[in-house]
Amino acid sequence: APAGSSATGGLSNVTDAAALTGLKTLTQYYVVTAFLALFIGVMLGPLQALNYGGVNVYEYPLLKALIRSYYQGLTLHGVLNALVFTQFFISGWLLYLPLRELTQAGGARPNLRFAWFTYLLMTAGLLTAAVPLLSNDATVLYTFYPPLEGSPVFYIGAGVMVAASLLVAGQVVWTWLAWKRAHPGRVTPVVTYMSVATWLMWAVAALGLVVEVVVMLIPWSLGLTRGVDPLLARTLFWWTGHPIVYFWLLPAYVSWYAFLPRQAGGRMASEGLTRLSFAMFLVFSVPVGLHHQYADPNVQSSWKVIHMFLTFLVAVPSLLTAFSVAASLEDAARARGGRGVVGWMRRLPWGNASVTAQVLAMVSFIFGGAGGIVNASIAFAPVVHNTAWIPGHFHITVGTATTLTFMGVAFWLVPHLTGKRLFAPRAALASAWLWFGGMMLFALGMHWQGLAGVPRRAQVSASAQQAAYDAMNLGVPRALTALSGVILLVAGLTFFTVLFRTLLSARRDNPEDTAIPVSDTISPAGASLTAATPLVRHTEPLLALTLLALILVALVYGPVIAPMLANYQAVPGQRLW
Ligand code: HAS
Ligand code: HEM
Ligand code: CU
Repeated sequence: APAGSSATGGLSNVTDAAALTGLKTLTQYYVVTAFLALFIGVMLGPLQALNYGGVNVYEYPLLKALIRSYYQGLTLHGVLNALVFTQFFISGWLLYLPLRELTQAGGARPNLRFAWFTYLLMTAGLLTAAVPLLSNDATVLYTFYPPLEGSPVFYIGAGVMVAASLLVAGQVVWTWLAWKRAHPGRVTPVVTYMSVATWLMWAVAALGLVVEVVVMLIPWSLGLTRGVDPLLARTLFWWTGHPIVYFWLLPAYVSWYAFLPRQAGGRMASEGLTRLSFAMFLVFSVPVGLHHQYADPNVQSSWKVIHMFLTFLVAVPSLLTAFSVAASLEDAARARGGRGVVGWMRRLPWGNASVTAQVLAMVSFIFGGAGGIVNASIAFAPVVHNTAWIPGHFHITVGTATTLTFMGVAFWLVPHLTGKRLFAPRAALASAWLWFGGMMLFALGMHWQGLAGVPRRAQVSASAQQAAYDAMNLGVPRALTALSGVILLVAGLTFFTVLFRTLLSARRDNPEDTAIPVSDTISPAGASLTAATPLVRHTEPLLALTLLALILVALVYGPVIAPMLANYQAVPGQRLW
């Protein structure tokens, strides 16, 4: 039976049950904060899509009263969607799941005070950073590359947010280690395994950004140093900036591996393979950042090529995932009477909004992933770098694979956390299709414009640019992009109506509406390490794998960063807005 389906989550121990109820409330705070950020972020997106359709709405007085410029809007859009929404959702999701699983397995209990402290710290960081963002004092885009110089308040707020996420990581790892001590020789339960691996990866990944913000950007924006070295700052940024995309992706994979199969009526394919894929992400996610810097001068080409090959390597666990989750969906569809080589797909529960959203998110990721391989190829990169192709790529990765999965998860998670029933399931289903359709059109329009040479981060619809943009004769992709913005606006409004009406409805506490869909496994790992397969045994020591990741990062970043330190260029800041 799915654990967690009764009020006590199947626990006999009253204290544990109370701790889990408290944890549910906290998780609700994380999730709701996340979606509030996404709501504002998503409302700005269609304006940008109109820009890439040649329609300039930024001169309308009403809009001018709210945002000062295209770039202030774009900064808010990138920060709220890609940084705030993701981080809050993931901190709730990957805190709740492992702590719940470990508490139910016995021998570990969440420290709720610490967990609340972390949430409040993260929210304080967010509110701090929001002040300069809203007052147009930090219009530096979500990558905040120097020498663009924002208010120090922005860097401090962002730094506090990241620090808070590391505390979540610490709490999960700590609780896992306590559980390990209480159960020597036991295999870590699989959802906890995936969560701990993700958090440890994030801890290694975050080092670059922490150093950039604490050592370089904060002192500089406070006027304590003369300038900063843009190349070194970018290198530290992408140390974190590439793996952050796996910090956004892996929580979606947790759902695809562990919950979606049961929701669809099937089973996880192989626990060993699931672990292997997460172990590979832990080791190979970070040492690849130079694939964002192929165009940067003063970095040796040989290191760029090494990072390229490592990028291809880190695509392997995603390919493993593609086959695993396809197998579990096929298992589900055949159990429901599906037949044929591809005909089985029709038997997936397409009437279920949560399943449909996630399967569509996966489909978008086939294209998003393929585009990523193109970006990473040093021979193709100059064609697509800094063009509209790139936003095309990442709206079907973070904007759909991640976001649509989290939306689909919210369709069962919010009822699970609140005891409320999903409002208007058919509208929820419609929002998933609209989001998917809108984003696929958006991606088509933007990839196409990018290949034609339209730059990203450009107000191409502004009067000064308009003539050159018109002369490119891109009527079709421009129309597709503008149309996609309208579809996405409808998708977003539908989704948020469902979400907010669900949250505002009365509690029903019907356990059948609110169970966690934990999947069975076709080939499980078993409980005992000594009886487990070599694959399970070798992927279990996550701390040793983290050490391996650190060594690899030192090897491929040391020789890149050392010359930058030796030849530090202090460049003064600029405000271009
Ligand atoms: Fe990327 C730029 C390369 C994955 C996000 N990426 C970005 C930026 C973002 C982003 C936000 O090498 C812009 C940064 C900026 O502002 O400058 N990316 C890759 C590669 C991968 C990749 C090689 N990206 C992601 C993910 C993201 C993300 C994931 C967010 C969540 N990306 C790049 C590069 C750049 C870049 C360059 C810099 C470009 C430039 O020039 O500036 C790989 O990890 C992708 C591997 C994925 C696959 C796909 C596996 C498919 C699966 C689905 C299976 C579906 C099924 C459905 C089974 C190989 C798992 C079955 C369906 C039924 C109906 C049954
Ligand atoms: C940038 C549209 C949702 C993350 C952009 C751009 C457009 C756009 C046109 C490119 C702007 C430029 O390069 O000048 C939309 C629309 C959305 C949407 C229509 C849906 C309503 C999302 C979501 C996410 C996201 C859900 C992430 C969770 C980003 C990021 C940027 C961006 C990180 C880059 C900002 C930068 O270059 O600094 N969006 N977006 N967007 N979007 Fe979206
Ligand atoms: Cu990357």
